[in-house]
This record gives sequence, structure tokens and C-alpha cells, in this order.
Amino acid sequence: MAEQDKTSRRGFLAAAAAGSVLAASGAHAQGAGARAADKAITELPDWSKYLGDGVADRPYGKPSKFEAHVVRRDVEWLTASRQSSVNFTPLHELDGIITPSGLCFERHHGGIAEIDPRQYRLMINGLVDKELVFTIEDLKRFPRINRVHFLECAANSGMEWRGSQLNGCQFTHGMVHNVMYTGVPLKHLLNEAGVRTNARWVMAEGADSSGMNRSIPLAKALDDCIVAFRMNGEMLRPEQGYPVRLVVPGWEGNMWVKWLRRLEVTDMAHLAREETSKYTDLMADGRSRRFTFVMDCKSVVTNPSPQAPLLAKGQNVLSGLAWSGRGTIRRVDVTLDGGRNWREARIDGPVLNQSLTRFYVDFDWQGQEMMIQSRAHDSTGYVQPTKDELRKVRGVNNIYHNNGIQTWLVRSNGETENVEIA
Ligand SMILES: Nc1nc2c(c(=O)[nH]1)N[C@H]1C(S)=C(S)[C@@H](COP(=O)(O)O)O[C@H]1N2
Ligand SMILES: [Mo]
Repeated sequence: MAEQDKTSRRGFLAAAAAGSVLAASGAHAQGAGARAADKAITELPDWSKYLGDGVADRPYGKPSKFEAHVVRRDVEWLTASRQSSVNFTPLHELDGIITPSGLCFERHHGGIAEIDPRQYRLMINGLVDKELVFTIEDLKRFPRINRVHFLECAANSGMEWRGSQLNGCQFTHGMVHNVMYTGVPLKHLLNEAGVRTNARWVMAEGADSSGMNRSIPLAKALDDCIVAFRMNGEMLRPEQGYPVRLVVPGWEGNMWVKWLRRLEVTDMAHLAREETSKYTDLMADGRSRRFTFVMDCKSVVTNPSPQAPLLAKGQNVLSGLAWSGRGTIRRVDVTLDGGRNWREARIDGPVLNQSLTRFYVDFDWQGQEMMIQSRAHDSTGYVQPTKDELRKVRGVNNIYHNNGIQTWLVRSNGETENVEIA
């Protein structure tokens, strides 16, 4: 945590040194006097004088070197090993609704499996009329679909149950990503195998060294699950399960088995480690709730946020993300004064089912302290709860499924912190 504290403070001070913090009085450009002294205007820069790299130099494109700070980050003390660990999507550096493939957070239980696609096989066995084995090429001959969906780890915001501990929306909310998947509806493969009448569940198993597995109710498997091989048009990244992962729209990320090697159709849940010991919700009364599959409606303001302070007075843009595992986002409310006044945010871009949705509030800032929150409503009428409302039911010993309202304190110098309103 000390590390990211330093990072955000360093970023802020660097911006202050560059003279941009609180310098401008609006979103509009400097006056004529400032312009005359600005070498960026009066002198021809190198990039206008010399030829640039040719086309052959970058066969696979990368972001500008000036964007090198836009990376997934981890929190070292959170996990004991690098292979069973997690890093976080830099939400505060992104816009729109699609997460660039190279910035999708990663969560692995046994490191990244490196699978040769020619050796890859997917088996369907169990309560089926015929057991089947598919290669990648077999999968590509089934009718395929394209869907944009968020994947959120159930442990996202898990450190927030006991109060604010991580200073950055990358760290509090960055276990979510949103990409376009291309793949075969799981129902086509199950129909091909012929599901027996006593079947109720499908156990999905990964080919990584953790062999991670989860039980999916058959109804969900036949409804909207996808056996996906592409993300954002290209083949899945190794981190995201190359060459094949299961997409389980709206449901907790743990069920989206990566490096998918086997689907066993069963009459009862497998009661695997990840659905008994892990990914269960320890309630206030000490009992444990299992099978909390759906990720409830949630939102977060990505800018400003602790790693993305406000830099100028005057016209500003607040930006954020909202999503619901139960449908689409219908509305997002934003408060700048800790919940006394709420205004409706402006949603812009596609509003898709079980997908991240982008919202904005265009506002004027005169250096007043602000307590910023967002509150999302989904298409079922559900409204995102406060953290205290959740704690009343779930206590504070839980880790998973925290979809509570997040608060950022913006100080008069623009610095922003993760806080809670008592
Ligand atoms: N085979 C396998 N699948 C897996 C995991 C894993 O470790 N092994 N991690 C799960 C967890 S806990 C989550 S949150 C998501 C993370 O997906 P991502 O790495 O694409 O973000 O993958 C899930 N699928
Ligand atoms: Mo997860």
C-alpha cells in the first residue's frame, strides 16, 4: 500500500511542478501572454523535423511510450505467491466501455498456462449421450456469436468490508474488465453431446496447474454461456485463458474457467474448493452462504479518484463505470457533497446487457472539498446499496460480493482519497 500511496503522490507532485495544478481557471486554453512564452508553440519539435519509424518497425502495435504508466498493478502484501495472485485494471486511466486486452486484470491460481493450440482439446463427458472431444478448429465450425460482457471477480472491493484500506480505484475496483468475446454458445456443444434428462449441472475444469473447476447450473449453461476463443477480435490472451475460456455473463469471475479443458455434465454440484471454502459469503451470524453467482449492480467514479486527482479549477469532467449482472444500467446518480444532493449522470456510449456502462457528470469546481459517490440503478429496479446497508446483513468478516457505494474525498488542492462517510 505504501507503494501506491507514493505513486499517486508522486504523480500529483509532478503535475504540480509542471504548473498545471490549479493553474488554469477553466477548461479553456492559456491567454496570449502565456502563449508567446510557450516553446511548445514557438519552436518546431523534433517530431516535425525528422522522419518517423516505418511500417515494418511495429508489426504488433503498442501504446505510446508516454503511456508507460498505464499498466496493471498488483499489491504485493495481498497474496503470498506470484502464481496464485491478482493484479488490477487501471480503471482511472481508461474511458469508454472496452478494456484494452493488455490491461485486463489477471487472477490466476496456478500461474498462466501456456497451451499449444494444436495440442488443445475440450472434452464433454458425464451425463451425455455421447462423450465428445473438440479441437479449436472443431469449435470454429460451430455457429458463433459476439458479446460484450464484464467479468468481475467476486473479491473485487473485498478489502472495503472493514473500511477503506487501498487508495486507488485501480485497487478497490480494478478486478473487473469488459471485452467483446467471440465464441460458440455452450448450448450448441451440449446439444451435440445430448444432455441426459437427470442432468442439472455442468462442471467446468481448467487445464492450468491449479485445475480450477466450478459447477455451473445446467439452466445457465443452456441459457447464455459462451465457449469463447477470441477477445476484442483477436485470440484470447494467454492471461485470459488462451485458447479457450468459459464466459458466464453477469456471474462471478471465478466461474469463467480459463484454459477450459473439460465440461462434465452431472446431476449435482461438484462442491469444488472454489465453491465451498472460497467464494462463499460469511454472513453476520457466522453462517456461510454459498452459490452467490450473480454480481449485483455496482458503480464507481473512476475520475477523480485517488490516483487521478483534480488538476484544475473550473470546468471538469467526472467519469465512472456502472454494471449489473442482472441486466442493463438504467440510471446512475452522482453526489459531490456526500449524499446531500444527487444529480443524474449522463450515460454515454453503448448500454449493453451485463456490460460496463460509462457515465459522466460535467461540473464546475472552485476548490471546494467534495465527497463524491455514485449510485447505479439496473433494469430490474435494483438500486446499489451503501456499504453500511450491506454490513447490516453480511457483517464485516466477508470478503466477496461487496457492491457498496464508494466515497472519494477530494481535497481543496485536488488530491483525492478513499474514505467512508460515518
Ligand atoms: N483455469 C482457471 N480459471 C480461472 C482462474 C484460474 O486460476 N484458473 N481464476 C478465476 C478467477 S478467481 C477469476 S476472478 C477469473 C479472472 O479472469 P481474468 O484473469 O481474465 O481477469 O478467472 C477465473 N478462471
Ligand atoms: Mo476471482
